[in-house]
Amino acid sequence: MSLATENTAAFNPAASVRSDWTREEVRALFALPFPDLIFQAQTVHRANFDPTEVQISTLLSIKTGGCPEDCAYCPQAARYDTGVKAEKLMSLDAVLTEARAAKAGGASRFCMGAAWREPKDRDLDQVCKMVEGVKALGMETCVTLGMLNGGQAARLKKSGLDYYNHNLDTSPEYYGDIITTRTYQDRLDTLGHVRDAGIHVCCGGIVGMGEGLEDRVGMIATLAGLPVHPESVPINMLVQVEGTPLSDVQKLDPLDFVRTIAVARITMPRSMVRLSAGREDMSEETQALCFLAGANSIFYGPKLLTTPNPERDRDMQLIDKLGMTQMDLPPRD
Ligand code: SAM
Ligand code: DTB
Ligand code: SF4
Repeated sequence: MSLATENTAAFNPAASVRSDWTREEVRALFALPFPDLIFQAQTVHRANFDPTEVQISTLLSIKTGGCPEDCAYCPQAARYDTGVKAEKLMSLDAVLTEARAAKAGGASRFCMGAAWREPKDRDLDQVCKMVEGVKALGMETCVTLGMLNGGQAARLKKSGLDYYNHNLDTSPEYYGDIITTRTYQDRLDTLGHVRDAGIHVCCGGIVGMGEGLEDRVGMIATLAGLPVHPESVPINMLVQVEGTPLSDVQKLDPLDFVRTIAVARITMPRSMVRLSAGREDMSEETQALCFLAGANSIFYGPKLLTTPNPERDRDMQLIDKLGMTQMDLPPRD
């Protein structure tokens, strides 16, 4: 019997959502021959989603730079000389102007990011007003503001927030090589507060940070081991920014990025898997493979937070060329 037959015989795409994935199982998925991995990912994707649909969100950095944390990948950390200027929190009006433009551009969700370790209460009041304003435009809302306590998560929920983005970034083992100013457990605690407040969780990580295969296994196993899977799982390819400690790290083979997407899709079958940062330097072919591997959302618009993303026209042409269409709203809502 060929390997392919063995692998597919044991595989049940209709299996229920599981939070008991072992590292061995996740490792075995990464080790599958590429055609078998993509076949499984496609099958799971088609059992849960329309594979021709892609959800699009637009990002805005509402508070840029000057961050006290030491995340080795991040152009916004004050301690690295990256040329990103520290700015104050944007005004409500300016944010709503950007949100209107994002809506006119076709985005269904507006994601606001702040370069904070955690929000101060005064700043959170302001962000809650932004969430209310963006919701009133008829868009879904997402914010990423750093660590939260339970009270802060409850306040955001009250303002109507739909999603909170907080990434695990990598495996528990590699984490200490990337960030020392907060722990993995701090991140899990924040995710717990967001979940308890009834806000949808957006949580994923970054690959191409010099991690090993076992770290990609550990990251996906941790995400898929959460008691409730994140509704949205962003998989970022590191954007290498001059001045950060990771600016010269060895680039990851794009096929290993595709594999990470596929394993996320298989282990978290009902989650939206987002092909996130790194598309600016990705070929159309790699992006197409990511969609085949089960990615069904992207960030849309010429800027991520501080770094470039493909121009809108280019993305629309690609979506069109692939015969795909934009998902109006994610199916769970
Ligand atoms: N300060 C908040 C925090 O860290 O939670 C929110 C903003 S932070 C920029 C959001 C996420 O962006 C990070 O967790 C990281 O996963 C991602 N990110 C930052 N810089 C990146 C880079 N150069 N390449 C890829 N992803 C990056
Ligand atoms: C996520 O996982 N990726 C986005 C969003 N969540 C906030 C951010 C990517 C940032 C890339 C580097 C930059 O533009 O500063
Ligand atoms: Fe600060 Fe967030 Fe960047 Fe880390 S990822 S340095 S917390 S802005």
